[in-house]
Formats: sequence, C-alpha cells, structure tokens
Amino acid sequence: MSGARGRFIAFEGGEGAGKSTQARLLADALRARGIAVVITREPGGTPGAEAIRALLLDPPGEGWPAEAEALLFAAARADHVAHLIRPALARGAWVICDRFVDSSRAYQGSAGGLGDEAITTLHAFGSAGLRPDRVILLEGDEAALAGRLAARGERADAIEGRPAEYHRAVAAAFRALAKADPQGFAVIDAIGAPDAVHQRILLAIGDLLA
Ligand code: T5A
Repeated sequence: MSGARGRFIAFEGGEGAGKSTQARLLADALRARGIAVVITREPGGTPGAEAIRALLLDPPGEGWPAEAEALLFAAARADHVAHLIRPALARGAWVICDRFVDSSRAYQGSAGGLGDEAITTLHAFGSAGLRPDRVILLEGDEAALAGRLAARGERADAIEGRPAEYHRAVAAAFRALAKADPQGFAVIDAIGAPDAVHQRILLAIGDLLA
C-alpha cells in the first residue's frame, strides 16, 4: 500500500436520481483500475447507523420532530464516519457514499427549515466536519425521476413520501449548495442511459484519478 489517504466521493440528489445505480457503476470502474473501494450509504453503512436508519425511515409513533430527525441523521453519520469512512480512507481505500451531510443540509436544513448553521454545527460536533473530496450531484427533471420511482413500485418511506413542495425545496437547496462550492461539487445530468450518466461522472472525477 502507498500509504496515501483514499478519496471520498459522495453521491447526492433527490429521490430516484440514480445515486445507488451510479455509485455501483463507479465502484466497479475504480476496482477495474485496481483501486480498493468501499461502497456505502446514508443513513446507514454500519450496524449502529443502519439501526438508526430504520428509526428514521419508518418512525415509531407519530414521527420525529424536525430537530430530533436532524440529530438522528447526525448520530448515524458520526457512527458511520468513525467506524467505516475514516478507517477506510486511512488505509488508502476510496469511499463511495450514497448520500452524506449535504443531504442533511438540503432536507433537514433547507426544506425542513432548521437552517444550514444548525446542520453544519451538528456535523462539526459529530463527525469533525468531514467533507467529501467531490460531491456528485445528480440532477434531472422532476417528472422523469418520479417516473423511475413509480416504475420501481416500492412503498415510499417517511421522507420520500413528503409533499412535492418539500422535494422541490430539496432540489433547490442542492442546486444552491453546488453553486456556492463549484470546486467541491460536480453537477451531473441524471437523464439518459445509466452508462451515459456514468461516463459523465468519470469525466467529472478525472482530476482525482490522475
Ligand atoms: N435523507 C438522507 C435525509 O433526509 N437526510 C440525510 O441526511 C440523509 C442521508 C434515504 C432517505 O433519507 C433522506 C433522503 C431519502 O428520502 P433511501 O432509500 O436511501 O432513503 O433513498 P434514496 O437515497 O433517494 O434512494 P433511491 O433508491 O430512492 O434513489 P437513487 O439511489 O437515487 O436511485 P436508484 O439508483 O435506486 O434508481 C432508482 C430507480 O431508477 C432506475 C433504477 O433501476 C431504480 O429502479 N434508474 C434508471 N432508470 C432509467 N435511467 C437511468 N439512468 C436510471 N438510473 C437508475
């Protein structure tokens, strides 16, 4: 092993944007180049964080107040960062994560009304403010992405099932985050065949592979 820290790539975007599909395709492409890859997701990725995922996506009782929801996402992330992400990066693996803190900023911070400062403060406390080396933001027309989810036919979870205005606010928040940090984010058109989208993503991380 070279001893170099691995790279950390996060996929972000709204429901059905193709994050999981593209995370898998990128992991395969990197492995084919001989790179060690850990593919993971949020909320989840470790036993503790997966237990919190179940509480978040299928809440017991009447559902979480906004503040509790943000705390649970931050707690799941703290466990994931400490037990999986940081150790993998330290041993030189690349980590590909299906959603990370920018989901909390867009969903809980912006659409949920808690504000960006609250979320970044929780992230600073829980995960020492860890940032991805590159965020791949998958963007596509609302109706096209909704069509993908309808075709998949699964029951919506507690967050996916929120009203269209909530998801529009999420999409606008992701766009604003990307605009404010053009070095950190690559905005990728999510419409097209999976392999065409994958090629766009490879181009967008070319500098990290060099
Ligand atoms: N959340 C999460 C927060 O509120 N705050 C946070 O901090 C975090 C981390 C997570 C929920 O939690 C919220 C956001 C979410 O609401 P989840 O089940 O992990 O829940 O939900 P998503 O991350 O949105 O996952 P999805 O599976 O819904 O969407 P993906 O991963 O973007 O899409 P994917 O790849 O599964 O594809 C969806 C469907 O489209 C097809 C796939 O085969 C699949 O059927 N597809 C394509 N079809 C045509 N063309 C393409 N290019 C396609 N790519 C994929």
